[in-house]
Amino acid sequence: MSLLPILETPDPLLRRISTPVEQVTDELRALIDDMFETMYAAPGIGLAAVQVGVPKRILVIDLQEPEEEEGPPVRRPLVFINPEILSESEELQVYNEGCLSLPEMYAEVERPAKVRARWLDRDGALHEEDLDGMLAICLQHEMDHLEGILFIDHLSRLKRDMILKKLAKQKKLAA
Ligand code: GNR
Ligand code: NI
Repeated sequence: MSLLPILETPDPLLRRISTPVEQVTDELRALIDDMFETMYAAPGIGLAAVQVGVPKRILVIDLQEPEEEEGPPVRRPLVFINPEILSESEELQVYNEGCLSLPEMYAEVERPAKVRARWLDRDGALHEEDLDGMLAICLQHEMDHLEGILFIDHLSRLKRDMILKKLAKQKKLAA
């Protein structure tokens, strides 16, 4: 297993459209393991393969929500290969989103509250389920990455430019 570097805006690879996975191989499963390791270390609740420089339609998600008030979060690793949204609710939900490719930037994004999705898991088995809550938010955020879309693209130009300016300033300070 290895930690992979996470690409950050304005890396042009983040704007690439990811290509479908033709066959779920051991090589892909090794990439998926590295994606989980990278996501947990970040820490984050989701990661698209393109964020680690591999423009294939692969996502990993683990909401890491605590089961009870006490104790460590229970790990529920989910793998989505070639995910598709079959339908979405008219009802929307707003969440203050962040992204590992735009570190420390947050903004409220409105998305369908519920989606019906279809995907392959790490064994190549087909799933079709209705998803809501944080899982629906995270899946839609990750699926945007597959199209080269970032959460800031859902904002007004003013808000997007404010975030990009802040990021550039942050990078300059770090350099
Ligand atoms: O870790 C993450 N948190 C998050 C919070 C709200 C909405 C979406 C996300 S996904 C993000 C990790 C990431 O950038 N995935 O692409
Ligand atoms: Ni993201």
